[in-house]
Amino acid sequence: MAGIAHATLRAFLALDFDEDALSLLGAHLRRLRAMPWANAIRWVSPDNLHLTLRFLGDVTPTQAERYAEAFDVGLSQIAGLAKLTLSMTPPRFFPTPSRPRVIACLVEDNPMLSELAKLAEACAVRIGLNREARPFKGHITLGRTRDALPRDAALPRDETATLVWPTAITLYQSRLNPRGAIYTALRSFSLGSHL
Ligand code: 2AM
Repeated sequence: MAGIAHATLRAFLALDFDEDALSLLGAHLRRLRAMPWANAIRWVSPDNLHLTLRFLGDVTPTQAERYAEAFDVGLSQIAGLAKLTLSMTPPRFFPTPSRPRVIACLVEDNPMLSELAKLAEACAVRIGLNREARPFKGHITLGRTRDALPRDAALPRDETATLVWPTAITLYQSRLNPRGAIYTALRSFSLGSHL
């Protein structure tokens, strides 16, 4: 049964958001999908919106389990998680407007978010993954570029940042599918209640 012994799963750790944030993100999605260049983008399903803390890629079930255990221990040592509040921008081309990979709402740097990303990274290294080369930049992807965007593609002008509240952190399995990725929660970590 070598196939089973070598089976891996594609996993990532992400922040989930409350209904208010999801409804704002859903409104952004609807507005963007009406743009003349909308077909050049693979839009994220409203059910799949999240902020990735660490993409693990293909890991064994044992690695996923060890990752979750290590993250849980680390998380219990971070104080004040229930107060985690993030300031989120309207949709932007990311990482650069001239060569966008995604359209995403960016999240302002925040000490607690950095701490979570640092823990997520340390746990990845602990289970034997390579260190992430790119610096962490929190964002919630709304769509990924499929084709080159027309030169005049522009996003609605809007500078207003909004405060949003994450509800939990989830280790997801991602199954790629021609009609969009299917995410399944492997393990959820509570942030406590901010009420
Ligand atoms: P993105 O939203 O910026 O594309 C699941 O695919 C999540 O993991 C996405 O939020 C994605 O970020 C993130 N991710 C980071 N690196 C990735 C990679 N090499 N392949 C796929 N997803 C990646």
